[in-house]
Amino acid sequence: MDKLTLYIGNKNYSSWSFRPWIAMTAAGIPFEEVLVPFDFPAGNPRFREFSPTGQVPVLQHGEVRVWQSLAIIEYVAELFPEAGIWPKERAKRAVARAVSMEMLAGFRALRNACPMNIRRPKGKVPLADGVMADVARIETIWRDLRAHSGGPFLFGAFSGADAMFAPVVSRFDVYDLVSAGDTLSYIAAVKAHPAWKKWEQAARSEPWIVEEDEV
Ligand SMILES: N[C@@H](CCC(=O)N[C@@H](CS)C(=O)NCC(=O)O)C(=O)O
Repeated sequence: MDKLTLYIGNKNYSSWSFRPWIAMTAAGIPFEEVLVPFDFPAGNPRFREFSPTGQVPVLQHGEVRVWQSLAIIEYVAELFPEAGIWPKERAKRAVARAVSMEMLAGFRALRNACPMNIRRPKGKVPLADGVMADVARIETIWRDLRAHSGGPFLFGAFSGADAMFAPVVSRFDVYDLVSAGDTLSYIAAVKAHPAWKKWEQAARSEPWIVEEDEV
């Protein structure tokens, strides 16, 4: 099989890069990582060399190029069906995709107010309208799924849906947005995952500062 190359941005800030990276790493899928930092205010012109949208993440697999975080997760889930990226049961897979799509398409108030910034010291910020409604909807998703699966992750074992929400786990934690015990227990479970720890450690040692993401 051709090797898989995942192009990503800064680990401290690039929430969309984090999603396929943690899905693939948690599933034990071998890939080469190419990190191209956004050390320019508006992305990085070099992204155009490998990305049709000028954005990261992008997965290159031989002649096949896949962009969009969720499309990358879907592609590797098809390439490695035994890796268990999605739940085995069709009904659960459908729900996992539905909540992943909610993440991909929504929660803009939260994303705008609280950019992912893994190494940020924990502390609250003034919140725009809509942020707590996003937080409440995400907590409901997590609560319902974990009540059904028994946890520790959304569908029991770590899945593509947990990967799609991984940057939100960081935001809830870093911006001190939640206090419910079950939410905190999900955050603790995700943060204890070896793939999370690997990304976090690398994020903390990066030199780049993106001022607009320092809230
Ligand atoms: N919907 C896309 C979003 C990709 C995205 O916004 N990537 C950001 C980094 S997290 C980026 O490349 N920003 C640079 C730019 O827009 O110039 C996905 O899911 O992959």
